[in-house]
Amino acid sequence: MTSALTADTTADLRLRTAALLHALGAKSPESGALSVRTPITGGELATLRPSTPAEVDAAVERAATAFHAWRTVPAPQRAAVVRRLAQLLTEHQAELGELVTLEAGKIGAEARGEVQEMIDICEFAIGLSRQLYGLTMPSERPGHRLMETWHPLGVVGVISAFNFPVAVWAWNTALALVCGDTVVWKPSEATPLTALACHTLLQRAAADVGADPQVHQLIQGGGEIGERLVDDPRVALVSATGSVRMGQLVAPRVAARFGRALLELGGNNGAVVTPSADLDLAARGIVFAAAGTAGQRCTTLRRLIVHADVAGPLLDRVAAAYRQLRVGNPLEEGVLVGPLINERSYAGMRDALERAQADGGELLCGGERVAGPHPDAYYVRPALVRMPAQTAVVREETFAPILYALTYRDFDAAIELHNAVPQGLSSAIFTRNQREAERFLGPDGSDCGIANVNIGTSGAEIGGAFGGEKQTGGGRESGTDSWKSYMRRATNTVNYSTELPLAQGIRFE
Ligand code: UN1
Repeated sequence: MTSALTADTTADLRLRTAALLHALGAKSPESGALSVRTPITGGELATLRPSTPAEVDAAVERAATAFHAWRTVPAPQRAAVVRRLAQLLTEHQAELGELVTLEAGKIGAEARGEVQEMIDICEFAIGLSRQLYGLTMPSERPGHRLMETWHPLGVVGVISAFNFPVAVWAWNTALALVCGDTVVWKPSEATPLTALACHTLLQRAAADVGADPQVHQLIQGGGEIGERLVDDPRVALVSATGSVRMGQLVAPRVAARFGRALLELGGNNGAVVTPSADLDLAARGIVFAAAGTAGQRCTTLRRLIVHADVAGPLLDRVAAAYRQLRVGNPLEEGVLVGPLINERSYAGMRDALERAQADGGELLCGGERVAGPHPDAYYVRPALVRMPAQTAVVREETFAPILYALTYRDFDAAIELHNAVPQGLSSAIFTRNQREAERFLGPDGSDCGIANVNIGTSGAEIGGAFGGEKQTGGGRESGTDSWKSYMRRATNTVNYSTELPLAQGIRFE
């Protein structure tokens, strides 16, 4: 196993951060009580003044006011802002990517990929601006037209997580803006600087195309700031990404005021590997999905359900690949696994591994901390644990690189085991047997929002709808018809006759 821990000091990274913010056009944030740390060294990059409750109210007010005019701007014209944003993101892809690395600890390739995902959703939203289609259906009455039209919804509150600090914002914001909504964004407390950079780029995009920059508002801070946004009746839709626990707080509060919630919560993603699988391909897919982003994607592969006949050779391949993974400074080329976001995350990983071992789990490799010059940075080797059963710890989402391996003999039992967790985001099957593949994708197969064949659970493209069932929250973001969550639908009946026939044949004379 190799590792490459950084010799950079926090002071170096602080200077780098300031230079990147400057290059991205963002003013240095006002310092205050919010400490922004880099997981690379665990040191402080900056401090930031969190928004006050009055500032949250004022941001919502500005967004609500801007909505009045924005909703009547034709959608293809609204797309001009998104087109300009895509250009700015393309121009600044490397800088924004590096800022993501500094703040979230993601390796360079993945951080640049995240910015690419932003550009992709912008392109999708631009095309969508000419395709916000409604339906026309036959009326039962002569001389009548029946149709559905889609209209802007209002202010969208976006609450995003540290692990995709910029892409998930872009999924929501690009769609919301072309749909005629305005946005108030509360990013994760752990990643306020990338948020500041994105907000600055969007303000510039709006100014460059002559649109109202007030269509986007940024508020910063912790849970209480988020709660204020969630409870505000002027916020028509709350789109929240984060833990199941966060969703359990958000959903009932939004429902209590009859607002709309779009939830993208935890996953506990599994892959079934059948005897016919191409084991080399499966191992490659498994390693990226389980160890990539240091196990900190909502789509990370956490459970492997492998047929007993191929468990030995498959786990050998995965373990061999794990042993070669370079863990370390995500700024360095060739490093594949960066740090965990913070100490709490490391403690969660340790605790889960202890519980798994107490349940009879056998640690096949990894799981240990890689010590370096920075005691407040948490680098770990991805863990592979063979479990005798799907115990409570396996059914929970631990946001760290732990892959639990379970074996099966009967395909039906494998699917049952796969679905026997509370979460339902992403899933995969590795097989060359078409019957098994189709069954997995069918109505009695995987119960997740995403189900893949011969590819891992993570790294979805933006063109498909993204989200999941059960405790994942049921929301769908990004591709296909996810835009419908950001609009309100009206059914219209138009009478162009001289009569007034009533539906259902009712006579009222
Ligand atoms: C997330 O982890 O919240 O499918 C989003 C993926 C990415 C998005 C992940 N495109 O892994």
